[in-house]
Amino acid sequence: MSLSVASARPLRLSTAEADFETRFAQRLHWSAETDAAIEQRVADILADVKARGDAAVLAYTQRFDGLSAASLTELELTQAELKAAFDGLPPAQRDALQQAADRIRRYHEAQKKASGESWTYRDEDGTLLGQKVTPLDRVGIYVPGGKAAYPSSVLMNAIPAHVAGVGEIVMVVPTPRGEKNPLVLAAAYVAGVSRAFTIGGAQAVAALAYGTQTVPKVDKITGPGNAYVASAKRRVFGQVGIDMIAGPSEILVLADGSTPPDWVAMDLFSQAEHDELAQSILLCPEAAYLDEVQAAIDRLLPTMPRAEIIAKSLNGRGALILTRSMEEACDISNRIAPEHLEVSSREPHRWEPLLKHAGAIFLGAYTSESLGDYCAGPNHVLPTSGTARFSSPLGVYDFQKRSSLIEVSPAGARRLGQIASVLAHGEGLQAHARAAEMRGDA
Ligand code: HSO
Ligand code: ZN
Repeated sequence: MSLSVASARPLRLSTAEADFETRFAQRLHWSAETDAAIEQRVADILADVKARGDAAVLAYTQRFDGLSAASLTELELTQAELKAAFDGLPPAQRDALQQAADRIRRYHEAQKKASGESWTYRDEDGTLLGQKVTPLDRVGIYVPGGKAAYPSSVLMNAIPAHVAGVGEIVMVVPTPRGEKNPLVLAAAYVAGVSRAFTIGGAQAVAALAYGTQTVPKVDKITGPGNAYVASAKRRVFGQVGIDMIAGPSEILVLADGSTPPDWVAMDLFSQAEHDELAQSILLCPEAAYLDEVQAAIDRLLPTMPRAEIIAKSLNGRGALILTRSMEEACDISNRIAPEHLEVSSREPHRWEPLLKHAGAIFLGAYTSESLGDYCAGPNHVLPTSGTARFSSPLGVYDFQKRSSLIEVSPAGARRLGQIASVLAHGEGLQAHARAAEMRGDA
């Protein structure tokens, strides 16, 4: 039997074509479909877990994951089990996990220092003003089971929480039929997860959001998941915080033609292999280079175990776009606001100042996105679907909150009392005005 290997032909576009804008918009288009049936089932599960707690979580875990237990306590993983998973890994995996964790920790410690510290100042009246930064008490981290079980995502979610000083990090991970992924457990150990339960789906999100007899109620839930998990996170938002609802992953490569085409082809593959809906786009002002990358795609695709997924992603959502210049390529990149942006150029620092909107920017030919996915240090949980226009990578700041601090001096009470009094009268709020005036007159 001969294996027929799929071919991958990303859409070829040129910004000089008359219908470029239309074809470009069609290729970019993606919308999160919300399925009414899923929405209803998730609403029912949330209500049931809220009402019945552990018993409901156990019932859904048996139904959806084929995993039965007499009590939820049986589905809690002990710290000893997490450590045993780590100790049982081949030394190379243990080392890689540890080194990745160390680098991710270092990066997030720098992030905390730069923008996560409290500050105060005194004004001319001696009044103290400031901002106090405190960590969340308890967070929940959702880790998908099955094909998207990424140990690296455990590190990327738990380490910033740990660095922020979160008191308790509760991980949930479905284990269909009880099959545990040792790398996920080991990553939880390395990242400093406090408690872990082998539950998943909307029922796990509900347990974290409302609390049950066994699962503690958290303040925020982060981490990716399937349509049920996404819907559940949307619904519990308000009751708890959530990170974001991520769409399919994306990479945009801005190339000046100086990087070996095989490297760029493999970077496009590395995003495409995640998901048939993932989007990989190459922008370059050299037509011959686009041909070379297409030739590399043709040559390399048959060597990829996930060739089918890669081909579907590139054929359905991929694009190789000829631009008039690198400047124009930067403009288009800003319009897309990609999750991952590689500046595969001999002069990355020439183009970087022109780039405004991207989740993560990878500078120079040696910086493959995959290094950022695992171990460079920055977070791989990034805004997708153009949301990099207004949001940021998951970070220490997502696990902190801020309180304002005000301590008014007697002189300040006089000056501020007059201002507040005028404004309070203007709003017709007498008690406000009097509270300000009393202190000003004291
Ligand atoms: N590229 C993915 C993260 C990931 N890659 C995990 C490999 N493992 C979304 O940023
Ligand atoms: Zn990846």
